[in-house]
Amino acid sequence: MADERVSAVQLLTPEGQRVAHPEYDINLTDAELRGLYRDMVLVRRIDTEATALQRQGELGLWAPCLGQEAAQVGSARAMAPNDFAFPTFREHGVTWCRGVAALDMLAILRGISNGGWDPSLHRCGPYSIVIGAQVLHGVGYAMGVQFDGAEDVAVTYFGDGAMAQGDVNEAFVFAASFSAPVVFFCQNNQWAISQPSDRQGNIQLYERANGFGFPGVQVDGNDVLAVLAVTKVALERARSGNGPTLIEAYTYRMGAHTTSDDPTRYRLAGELETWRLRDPIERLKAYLARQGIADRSYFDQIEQEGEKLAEQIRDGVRAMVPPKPESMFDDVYSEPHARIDEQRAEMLEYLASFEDAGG
Ligand SMILES: Cc1ncc(C[n+]2csc(CCOP(=O)(O)OP(=O)(O)O)c2C)c(N)n1
Ligand SMILES: [Mg+2]
Repeated sequence: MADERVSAVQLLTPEGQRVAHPEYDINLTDAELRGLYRDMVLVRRIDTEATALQRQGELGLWAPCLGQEAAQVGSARAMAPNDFAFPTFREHGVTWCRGVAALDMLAILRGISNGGWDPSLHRCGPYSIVIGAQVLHGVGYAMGVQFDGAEDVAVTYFGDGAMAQGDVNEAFVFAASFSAPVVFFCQNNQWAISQPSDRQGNIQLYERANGFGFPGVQVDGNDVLAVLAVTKVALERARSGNGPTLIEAYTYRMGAHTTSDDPTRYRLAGELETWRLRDPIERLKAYLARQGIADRSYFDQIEQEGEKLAEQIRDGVRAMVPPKPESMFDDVYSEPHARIDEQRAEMLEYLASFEDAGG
């Protein structure tokens, strides 16, 4: 890669050439390779559609994963069905791979659902907006797995900015102390809103794992094959009782931080152009085409599937029925609670005052 600070594991060059690595390899069937391509294209289509819907006023906010599809799909496809993912608000590729419906991802950002999906059904936690909180949840879950004597692994997702958060570092200490079956998956997308990741000090993020006493590895986060290979090794390590691994997926946030952000205020256009040449989807497409694993008609077919999915998302979002405002009080406590009852009644009275004014 162009940045000399980087020593990332790579199995596919930006031009789509397959390269060997002394420690990591992956052997996939043609159908599996096509599947990774399909995942990434559909995730990007969901992401661009959701971004457009926010612009049309249909969503309150959206955090695009544009450019991070390989990091998310590669790591999530490495997981076993019973493993458990703990995502941030940007992990639409992870939730997609865990079988979450696109509309459930959008429902949260339309403000009509508190969580979006059933975490135990999908083995995937809700989107965490509190930076780093889900990393503690993941380690706690992994310690629970250990107590149960099960073989599942927790994969916690977080960003380069979150690496500086207390919660994340505390989670590292607990995971190391208990040799918890967890994979720490850090997407270094170069930015924490407007703060560049190189402001974080003089060593690369994956090297911090040494200080906690577990291995750290840096992978080309725009190379879906390398991400899959590296995550599989980390999962196996955790599953066989050897504790956590920190994976730093070196990638790039090609879009804005969220739809509320304007990145042209703090970064140069040339940077985006450089990363466009490392696009995760284009490099796999080039490899599939060169190897004769997929052809034009396959790529067209996936594009059409994406258009159909986008149409379903548009129609589905507009048809969503908002819940009754008072339902926000329903799950605060598992049992009736006098203070909550009081607040519910107060809000209903307030809402009713508008009806009177209108009538
Ligand atoms: C505890 C906490 N502090 C601050 C914020 C505000 N905030 C939202 S996203 C973000 C930056 C996150 O950067 P990074 O971890 O690199 O993830 P990325 O957004 O790049 O995916 C911050 C500071 C928050 N949501 N939670
Ligand atoms: Mg970041």
